[in-house]
Amino acid sequence: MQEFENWRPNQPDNYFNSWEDCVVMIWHENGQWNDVPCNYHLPFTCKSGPVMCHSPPEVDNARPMGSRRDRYAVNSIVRYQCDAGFTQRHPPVVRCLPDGRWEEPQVECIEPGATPSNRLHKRSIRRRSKATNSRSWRKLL
Ligand SMILES: [Ca+2]
Repeated sequence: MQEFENWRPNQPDNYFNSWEDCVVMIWHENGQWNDVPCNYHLPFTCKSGPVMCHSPPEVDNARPMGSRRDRYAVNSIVRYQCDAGFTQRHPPVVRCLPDGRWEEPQVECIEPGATPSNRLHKRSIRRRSKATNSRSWRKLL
């Protein structure tokens, strides 16, 4: 994760009744930051919403329980339910991480009659390569 801070000394201080949720750059002080209330009218404002997760990852033969949402707050938990007839293995929950990604789902929904060892082996290989892909994309971005 990217980490950069340029706060002015003793900032952020949440001075105005704890509602300083916006940031200004103080140009004549080398662009150092101060947290200020969000009702200031200043030019060149950038806005960013809080970090959120999008739709939870797809899991074969399972679906997330509850109503689907576009955005999930950090630390939200989504529980998967295996499709009818499939057997659940491993914990069925994923958590929205602070960087807006979901935990890699551990849950597996085993087909009725499938040989578990064989299938698990195949699945774990595929999952690893997927994870590698998404990591390298993050580097490019
Ligand atoms: Ca302040």
